Amino acid sequence: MRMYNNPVIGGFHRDPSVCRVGEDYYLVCSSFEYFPGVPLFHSRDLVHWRQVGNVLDRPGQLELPDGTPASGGIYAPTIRHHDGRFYMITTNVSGRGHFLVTGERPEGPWSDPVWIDLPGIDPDLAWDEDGSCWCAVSGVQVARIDPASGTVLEGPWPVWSGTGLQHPEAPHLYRVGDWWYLMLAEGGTERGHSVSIARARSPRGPYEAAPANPILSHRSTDLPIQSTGHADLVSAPDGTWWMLLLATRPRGFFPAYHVLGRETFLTPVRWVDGWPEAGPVRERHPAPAAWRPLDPEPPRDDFDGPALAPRWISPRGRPAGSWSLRDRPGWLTLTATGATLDRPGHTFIGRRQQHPDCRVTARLDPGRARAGLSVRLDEAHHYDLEVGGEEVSVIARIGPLRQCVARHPVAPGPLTLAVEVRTGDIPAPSVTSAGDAAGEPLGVRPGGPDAIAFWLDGPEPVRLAELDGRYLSTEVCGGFTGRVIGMYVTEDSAAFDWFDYRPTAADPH
Ligand code: 6LW
Repeated sequence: MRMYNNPVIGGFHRDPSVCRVGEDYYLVCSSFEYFPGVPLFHSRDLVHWRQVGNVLDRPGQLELPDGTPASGGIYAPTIRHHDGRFYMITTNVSGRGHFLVTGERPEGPWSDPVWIDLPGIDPDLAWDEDGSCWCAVSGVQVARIDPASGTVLEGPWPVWSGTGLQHPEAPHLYRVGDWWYLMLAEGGTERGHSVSIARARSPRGPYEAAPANPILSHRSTDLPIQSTGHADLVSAPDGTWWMLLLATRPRGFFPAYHVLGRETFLTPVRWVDGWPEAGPVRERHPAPAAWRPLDPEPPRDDFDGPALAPRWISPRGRPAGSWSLRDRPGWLTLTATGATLDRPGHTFIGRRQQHPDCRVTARLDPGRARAGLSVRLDEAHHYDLEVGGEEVSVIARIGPLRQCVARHPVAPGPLTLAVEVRTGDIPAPSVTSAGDAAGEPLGVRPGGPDAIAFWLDGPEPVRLAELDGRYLSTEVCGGFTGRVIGMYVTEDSAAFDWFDYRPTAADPH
């Protein structure tokens, strides 16, 4: 029996929403303060996904001023297809609230925003047989809207608030047979996260709750996958039903830490007496009938194309003049827009860390700049491998603390930097250990999720430092994103010849 591995989209791809058009599936996720926003994926089997673009790829669609807080910006999206058009609705919580954009092709172009004056977050769209368009938002409240103008025609009304757990959110309406099903997340996005469902004869209600709610939860379990929730349902061409949802893969001991953010998982759905049920979500499941693997993406980006690949993201924007693929063909030239990674407004282009064990190498010509690689969660939590002033250094920023933990002289000219994240051989904390006082001030302590090592690569690699990954975890940093590893410059201009990201352990997905 063919099996698939979870997550189906690793790294911080939170709040997944999916729709199917014929045999093609399209999926979007939250993107918060990162630009471009709302990554869009395509699959033909729900297991193998390829990012084909970003729905919000121009400032007119996505205003993220420097004041946008980490994990602000774009919260949960919903993608739907109706009458030959794609619709994506979401919320800019640091801007004007709910808006939708439409497009004939998922790859774009997508329209300018149509703003919708409704409360809450996590907007959803569904259409009735008579063409009425319904919008559900957290709470859950439902309204009838005109999607062309954004006008609220009826409502909003509160229709169902789940089974009484906190934070009823992530609503999705589905027309199945004679019923309208309303599925939501409740319990909060941490370990209590749950999926519940109710149904009614009309989107307006009244809704009756499923007898088996929550239909999915990992709360109070020691399953390796946790925080399961914020789900969307989709039917396959063969009539089977599937659920895409967010979850985490915590590692370490007391507490466990998750560093990749909320990732996208897939789990089968079974209908029991007219109600969908799902879970528990496993690391491996029997696969859907369709099996359409994709060619693996090349691990190395040589920056020799006409545009940046859609995986590359930047906090709050990517001002013209801060980057170029033309100044030095075959190189990505970055120009400083801010003098520090510790405040918004700096030049950074990175990609999500998608695997627990991975290695990044990048070829940098620093010139007279101050530039390098950074593993970041936000401006207050990042580890940097920085070249400047004929030396390479490793800098740790953890909350209010900033420390240079290693320095090494380098000759002028291009060099290769390396960052390696490993989860292996990090011992569990022992109550009798003398702690790690004997270790380096920021050395790897027992019980963490992983270790992040920094190298000057080359014929004789120089290992500069290895830092504890727990301080770049959501448990320490808070927020809704996950690690992003990327290139930056904080003085002058520097050029990157290539950037190589590859998993280094059997994290088979
Ligand atoms: C999302 C909401 C949530 O809109 O977090 O914890 C928000 N729950 O469903 C950002 O992911």
